[in-house]
Amino acid sequence: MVMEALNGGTILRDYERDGVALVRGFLSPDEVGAIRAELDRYIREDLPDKPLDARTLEADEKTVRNLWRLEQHNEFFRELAERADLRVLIAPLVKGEPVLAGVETFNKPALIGSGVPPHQDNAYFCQTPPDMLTVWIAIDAVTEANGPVTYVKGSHRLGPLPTRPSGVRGNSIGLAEMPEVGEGELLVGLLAPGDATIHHCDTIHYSAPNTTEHPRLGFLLVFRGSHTTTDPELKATYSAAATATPPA
Ligand SMILES: O=C(O)CCC(=O)C(=O)O
Repeated sequence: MVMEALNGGTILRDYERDGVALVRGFLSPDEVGAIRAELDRYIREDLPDKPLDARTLEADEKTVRNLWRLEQHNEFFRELAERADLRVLIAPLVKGEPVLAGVETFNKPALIGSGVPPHQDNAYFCQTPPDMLTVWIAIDAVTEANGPVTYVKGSHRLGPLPTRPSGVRGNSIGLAEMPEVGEGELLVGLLAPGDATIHHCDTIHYSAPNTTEHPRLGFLLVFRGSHTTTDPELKATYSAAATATPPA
């Protein structure tokens, strides 16, 4: 990781102000290559023997939409997520000692990659206080055309908004209503491989389907502060939605 070269002060400022920070060159080309190779190997060799909640498939019932719980299923990814330099960067953002909560992918494969409805992650994570975030790392180039993640800047300050089950496999709970937002309030995550965004768990975000011939693989690391706990009310709402469209 080239994280020593990153400006932690700028990242913290952008994250606190906008609920999302854009970080160019978060990983080196070699690191991106190693992650891609291990994901390919894992899908080919290990995934068939993992429980069903280790992945969500696209509508063709065979192409991977998401990998879940990689920190439980794969040592390479667990060790990567637990690196000391990463924890130093994350600690001020989660306002405490970082705890790894998940390692995941959003593969958005070429031509059939499905969309992600507008949502706040804390509708899934259910943590209080909401000191939880996601590092979204581009493994493929993310362009306007292949379904970039779009974030509503400042929406982390709105707190938890009303939700409804979305019926989308892999993203079972969405916003009941998308608030009116101007284009200037959006950050579109157009990324080169190795670039990343870091978003707060109350920041509204979404992505369109991928109808291009270019896959858009995102590799995600999720952290919370060790002081957060599960909010029973948020959890009950989430469980009802996840039961309708398992596994998430
Ligand atoms: O990768 C995507 O399209 C959506 C990602 C997402 O929902 C997230 O990072 O929480």
